[in-house]
Parts: sequence; C-alpha cells; structure tokens
Amino acid sequence: MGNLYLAYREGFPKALESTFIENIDGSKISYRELEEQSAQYASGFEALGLEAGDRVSIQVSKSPEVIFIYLACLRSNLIFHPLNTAYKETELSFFLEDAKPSIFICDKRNYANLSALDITESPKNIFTIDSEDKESIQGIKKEGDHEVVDCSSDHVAALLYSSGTTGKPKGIMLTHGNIGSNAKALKEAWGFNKEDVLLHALPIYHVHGLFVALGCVFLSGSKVLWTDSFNTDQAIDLLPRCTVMMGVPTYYTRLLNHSNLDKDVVRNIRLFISGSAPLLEDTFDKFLKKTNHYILERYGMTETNIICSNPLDGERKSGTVGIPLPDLNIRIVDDESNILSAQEIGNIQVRGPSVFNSYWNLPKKTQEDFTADNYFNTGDKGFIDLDGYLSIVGRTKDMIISGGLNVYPKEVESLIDSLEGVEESAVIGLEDDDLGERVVAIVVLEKESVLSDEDLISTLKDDMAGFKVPKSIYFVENLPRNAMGKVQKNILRDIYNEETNN
Ligand code: MCA
Repeated sequence: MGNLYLAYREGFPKALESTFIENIDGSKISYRELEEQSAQYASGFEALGLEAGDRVSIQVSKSPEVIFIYLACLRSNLIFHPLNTAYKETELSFFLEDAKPSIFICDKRNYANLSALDITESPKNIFTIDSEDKESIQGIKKEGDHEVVDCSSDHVAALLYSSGTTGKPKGIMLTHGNIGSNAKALKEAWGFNKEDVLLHALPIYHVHGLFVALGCVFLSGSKVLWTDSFNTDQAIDLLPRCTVMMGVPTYYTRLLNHSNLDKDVVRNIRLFISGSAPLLEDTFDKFLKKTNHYILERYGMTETNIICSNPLDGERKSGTVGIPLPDLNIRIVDDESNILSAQEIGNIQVRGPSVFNSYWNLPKKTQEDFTADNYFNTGDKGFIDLDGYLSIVGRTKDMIISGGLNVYPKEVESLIDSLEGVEESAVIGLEDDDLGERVVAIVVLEKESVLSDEDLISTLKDDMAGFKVPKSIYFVENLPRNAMGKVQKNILRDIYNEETNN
C-alpha cells in the first residue's frame, strides 16, 4: 500500500473544493485546504530537520488543525503521537520521556506549565497550537507543493499508549498498513460513499475518532459535521443533516434520555455505529423502539484496530459484536492454548493486517502478548456462535471501561496507596447508566488517618486524568481476600453494585 496519505488521497473527491469539515458555526474546510495545509506542515517539519521515524507528540483540544498535522506526519513519514487532553503533568512526563518526540505541540495553557514536567530531556521543539502565539506551530508552515515521502506499509505511522494491568503504559506502534487496511475494510463493510455526512463528536486522540471515523471519511470523500465534544443538544440539532453517526454507548444512552429524540430527528440517518465499550441489549432495544434503527455494534482495540462488526446488510445481533472483518482471523482458545469450538467460552486471539507488530521499545512484552503463530492475545474472553458472531463475555485483564475509556485499576490503586494515611485500596468498576461502568475505590485507611473521600478525590485529580479518578470512595476496615491473599474484587463488585443500585 505504501504511504497511507496516498491511499487516503485516492478517496478524496475529484472536486477538491468539496467540503471535508463543516463546523458548528457554519464555517467549512474543503478537501483542497486539507491537502494544502497538510503539505505546508509537512514541508515545515522537513525544514526543521525532522526525519522518517521521528515522533510528533501533540496534546491539544480537538480542532481541524490536528487533522492537518496528522496528515502532515503521514506525508513526511513521521510518527504521530496524540495525547488525551485530560492527562496531567505526571502522566504527560511519562509519555514524553518514553516517546522522546522531536516536536511537542500543546495548548497555550500547558505551554506556560512545561517547567513542571519531570523529564530528563525536553523535546527540541515545543510549540503551541494557537495561531496568535509567537511559538505557534502554525509558524512552521511552508507554502508550495510537497512531495509525499515514499514509504512501505510497514513504516510506523502512529504511536498510541495503552496502560496495562501491571507496570507503565505501553506504546503501541501502528503502521501505515495497519491503519490503511482497516480503514479500507470498514469503508466497504459500512458502505461509506461520497454522499455520506458523518456526525463527528468523538475525541481525535484515539483509534475510534481518528482512524476509524476519519479513515472512512477520507476513503469515501464524504463530509463531516464536526463538534468539539459530545453534547446531546448539539447532536439532536445536527442529526437531521447526517447520514451516519459513530459513538460510544454513552452517546446512545444520552440521546435516549433526550426528550427530542424521535424518528423524525434521525430521518436521514442510514447507520448508527457503536463501539469502544459494550452496548447493553437494553440500549439496543430502546433505541430500536424510539428510532427504528438497529445500532451496529463493532469491536476493536488500539492494538488491533477494528476486528469484528455486525453487518450492514443482514442481522445485527444485539449482545454480539458481529463477524470478523475480511482478512482478520479470530480464534477462541483455552488457557492451555487449545482451540475451542463454536459456543465455547475462551480467550480471544486475533491475527491480521490491522494488528500491530510490536510495542515501542518493549520487545519482551511484545513477545509475551503474541503467540508463536503471530496471534495477539486480546485479554478479552468470549465465544463465537454457530453463525460466526462473536460475543464478549469478560476480560482476563483487570480493566474498567468508563464512557469508552479504559481505566486500569492497578494504576489508580498505586496512586491511592502512595498517599499518606492510606494503607491499601481496591479499585473496581460498578454498573453505571451513563458511563457503562464507573470507577470507584474501596480504601483501608491507616489507624490514625482522618482522610475524607473529598480529600482523596481532590488529591488524585491533581495527578491523574479526571476520567480515571474514582467517582466515589468507600472506606472499609479490611479488603476481602481469598486463601492466596488476593483481593476478591468480585465480592466487592457484588456488594457495592447492590448497595448503589438500591
Ligand atoms: C470525562 N469524564 C469522565 C469521562 N469523560 N469520567 C469517566 N469516564 C469518562 N469517559 C469526567 C471528567 O474528568 C470531568 O470530571 C467530567 O467527567 C466532565 O468532563 P467532560 O469532558 O465534560 O465529560 P463528558 O463530555 O460528559 O464526556 C464523557 C464522554 C467522553 C462523552 C463519554 O468521555 C467521550 O467522548 N468518550 C469517548 C471516548 C473514546 O472515544 N473512546 C475510544 C477509545 P470532573 O467534573 O470531576 O472534572 S477506544 C478505541 O479507540 C478502540 C479502538 C475502539 O474500539 O473504539
């Protein structure tokens, strides 16, 4: 496939004046601007001396400028490294220390705060995103044509981090081929075409909003109605002008709670897609009743891109994530690696062109997570039914999915346990009508400690992205443990789900 930019470019409309993005204020960005702006940034990066494989880290609010920079990185064969805007200094320090970018682009607010970062070597070039600043990245742009750098589909296009059940977050390297092959498969699977108008309310620092949503748009030359974040009123206003919406289940439950959601609002929609977290059958059923639409649920992860999808034509089975995309092989194995038959529950493994090859600088971890025949262990448990549809029934890894964002209890527990006055903690996910699961902590305090839940929560907020911070804290004398001394989180989940649901 070569450089992914060229593959995207082939999908752009012939008339480059066609709209790529329409903003909420009615202003528009054409495909021609997308092409010109990405060329100018790419020339600017090259003039700064950046070379193939250098990292460009970016932590800024959602804006079309980020898309120009993403495409510029592809054009110049640089590695795009987007960061969640919720990350605090400690988290950011880790990512910059690990990725060692040549360029870091941040919001003005964070630029003033950079001295607080705990890193041994600062990126050589640090810019803000805002055009008015004298340190703005926009100042590097160079007018004129840019020749897209030739590269193979195995070159790394993006670095995205995922935390883990133990240790520090791992950088997942996604190649031009990983991202491009998946975007092509999804465009076909979901029937994207140039008449489509996508409601884009997702963040663009994850696979979902960046590669899945925009990949389908680029390859079909369709249009995006663009919002900075998911706001239910805004979505209700925009939906009549859209043909496709992609979102996490929280978007759908919030739409269902809006009094104006009805069949008329969705009259032009041909497809609602949900992913990043399990869609409850109740949400699927209520949405069908309210709108006549069967939400299409699909399954993916940062390491693999999208693996399975319910069909565009054919039965969308609620409670399943559909069938594997073409070229992706899925198998269910037991703990001894024996391959299981249909209907049998086991560990989900996947192999295919969209699956990453290795973690950034972690060869041993990469080896652990792949089998000898190159299947990736997803860490999810599930089964394939007799029609070939996959259902996810649990996880082997201790992870919470809150509003489509992964939270690793171990990371939150480590921070809580490091606080003065805390003896130990257990972090669990409880059922939540809005977020699917919400993070809560069960904490044992040291004898004399007078810490309150508010104290703990506000301290945690200083050092950790808000979505990871427990929504509530419960104090106990002891944590329940099994004979091996392991905390029995299932018991805690039962107790507190019951307590908070009544
Ligand atoms: C924000 N907050 C959250 C979350 N988001 N708390 C728990 N879980 C969350 N997901 C907290 C903030 O810290 C803040 O706390 C308060 O909620 C309000 O923040 P705000 O940003 O206004 O929240 P929101 O607008 O209500 O956002 C919730 C959201 C958003 C709409 C569900 O998180 C979202 O858009 N999620 C989508 C994530 C996504 O794209 N995931 C894809 C990754 P305080 O008030 O205390 O400060 S997975 C992926 O890419 C794979 C490949 C896949 O399969 O898709």
